[in-house]
Amino acid sequence: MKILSAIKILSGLVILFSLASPVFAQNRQKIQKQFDAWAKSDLWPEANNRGISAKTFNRAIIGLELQLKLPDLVIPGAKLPKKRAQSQSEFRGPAAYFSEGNLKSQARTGRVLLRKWSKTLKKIEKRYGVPGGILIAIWGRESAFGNAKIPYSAIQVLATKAFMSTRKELFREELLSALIIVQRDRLNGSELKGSWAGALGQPQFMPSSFLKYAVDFDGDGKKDIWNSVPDTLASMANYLSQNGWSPKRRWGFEVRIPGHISCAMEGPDRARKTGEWEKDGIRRITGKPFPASRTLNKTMMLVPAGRFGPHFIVTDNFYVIKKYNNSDLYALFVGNLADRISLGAGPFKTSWQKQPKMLRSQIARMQRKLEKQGYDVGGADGLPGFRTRRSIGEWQIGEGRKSTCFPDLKLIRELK
Ligand SMILES: [Ca+2]
Repeated sequence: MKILSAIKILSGLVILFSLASPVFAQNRQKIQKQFDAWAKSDLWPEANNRGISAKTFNRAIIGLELQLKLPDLVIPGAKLPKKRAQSQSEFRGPAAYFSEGNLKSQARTGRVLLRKWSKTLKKIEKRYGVPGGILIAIWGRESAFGNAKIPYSAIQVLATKAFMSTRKELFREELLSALIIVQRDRLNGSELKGSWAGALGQPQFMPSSFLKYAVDFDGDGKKDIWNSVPDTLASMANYLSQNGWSPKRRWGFEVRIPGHISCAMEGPDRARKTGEWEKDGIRRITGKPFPASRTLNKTMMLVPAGRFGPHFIVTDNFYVIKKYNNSDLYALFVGNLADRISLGAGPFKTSWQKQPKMLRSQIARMQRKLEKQGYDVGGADGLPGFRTRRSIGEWQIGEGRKSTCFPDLKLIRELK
């Protein structure tokens, strides 16, 4: 799921284009022939082993027309392209992610839907322990509350990617799962609609997640995450519940971290009790106390923009949201949107400071430099995840500086 979530976060944003499409167009017939041969000799034996019938397979795969306009395709048999240089790709900071206009409008729609589906949501919370606000927020984020167009045939997308993409193995697994769905749920292959990455329906589940988590909540006998709102919301709740959601627990709190406390104490592997954070002087930004609950024995510091933005103390539930989509900003967005929908909350009290433009290649270079000095940056990928942020903080402290726990142009110059 983890690798796919990176695709998922982009699925709503990416404009489809294909660099190599003229090449594919010239070779369409040849590629199509190769696909048919591959489907029969390579894919079919494995599908058959997994219990997929010849009838299902032939109907869904044989004669299938490839979708050659997808990104990340390679000519079959050709060498994988070298990883595209990231030198020109800009690092988009948190400020861009939290558009206030977008959040406000989603919260407005979300509150209407929370009322409209309140009976269903109560039943869902009773069964799975996940509150309505969180579900409505994820629904909004994944498919604009079911309004986003989900235009592709998932089988067509997944078959194309399993045959000729840069990550064939991953998509092959998902294709086999999709065929099991078609067979088991008696859906016609063409009805299995997904995104350009093969994520299905309103919750944007990859097929393997559909098999694990989709439920029929309205009782019509179908797990219909395309058309049924109760099935959609309950399937998301089941996903979160099975991934460890704790009922009656917030996702987290915006806090103020005093200057003398190091921002390098963040991370899911550095949990403490809320009482310990409080002892150090960390307070909720509202001035209210943390809920006095034994469930808050394990809370984590989170500073997605280091000292250049709001600070948080989060619970395990924050990391359960991240299992839906592996990004701190995604989980924060969902948490804040849920609070706006069900608690009448507004934007974070501390704003995200806009930073001068940084390139991912510059950040990656800084990460490699830190790695050379023995710091764990979680991989030099040009993205400042929590391991990179706290390594920056620790490096700064080691140099006798004030820790900011976030890259900036000056730091990039100094860590060349
Ligand atoms: Ca149903």
